[in-house]
Amino acid sequence: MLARAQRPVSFSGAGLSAESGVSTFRDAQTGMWAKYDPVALASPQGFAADPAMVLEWYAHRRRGIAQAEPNAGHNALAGMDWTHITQNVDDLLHRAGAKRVLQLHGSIKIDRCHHECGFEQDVELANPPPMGSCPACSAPLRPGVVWFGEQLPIDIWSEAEAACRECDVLVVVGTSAVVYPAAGLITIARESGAKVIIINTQPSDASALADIELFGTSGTVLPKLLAAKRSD
Ligand code: BJW
Repeated sequence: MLARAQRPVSFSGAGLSAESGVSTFRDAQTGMWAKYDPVALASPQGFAADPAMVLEWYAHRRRGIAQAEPNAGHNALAGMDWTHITQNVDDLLHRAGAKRVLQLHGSIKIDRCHHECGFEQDVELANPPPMGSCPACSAPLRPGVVWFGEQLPIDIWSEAEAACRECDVLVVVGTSAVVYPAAGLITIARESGAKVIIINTQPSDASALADIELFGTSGTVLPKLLAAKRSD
């Protein structure tokens, strides 16, 4: 199926970066939400209530991502000249060499103005900045990620939606597929005629949409699966 595909696209979630040591969100025991309250840390309400705590959590994650390396799954995907849609805010697909990466939930590598005046700046992941304010409008600066209740970046969303309407195979990797509107891309691709291949260590909310579901880690399954594509 993949060898015949003309316009394959990937759609990934936290499971893709798990083997690099970056925690997922919802895995029992190891997922971040097993230890932390998602609404307290990843919502505008949580940021308003305790900005220092939220920024400390992001500083901790930023330092972890700085130390992480792309794994075999990132490398296998990056070797494909596809559009790679990801919910991940880390930069591991970029560091693996992927050219077209659409980050639906933003990037942890930037800070931006919380009042959306348009100001944003790169941050050094290994040395995260302390709490700061926007030099343009004095509003608080915050990580350039999408929190619960916030809209996804409209241009990235439009590109991702178009890619899913036009693809003939969607390779879905390491996502629980519970967060919307991102998870809805799988339905969009399927309803537009694409075949759906899912790679996950366990069933997910997207299982019912799969034409093929491969159980295993992305770091082991992707290199084998995509070797077939590379040699076609
Ligand atoms: C492996 C593996 C290995 C492990 N190999 N696999 C419709 C229905 C219901 C609710 C909603 C809806 N529409 C909107 C909502 C509300 C909400 C939502 O979806 N809530 C649900 C949780 C119920 N959505 C929103 O709020 C979104 N905004 C929005 O809709 O705005 C509307 C609006 C309209 C008009 C005006 C204003 C607003 C925004 C969602 C933002 C999500 N943000 C987060 C945090 C990002 C920042 C940060 O990182 O700090 O994004 S939450 C978190 O979940 C993160 C992820 O990108 C996202 C998805 O998680 P993911 O990647 O799937 O990870 P996990 O942990 O869930 O799953 C990992 C998977 O990997 C598992 O399946 C494992 O088995 C697997 N795995 N190791 C392969 N080695």
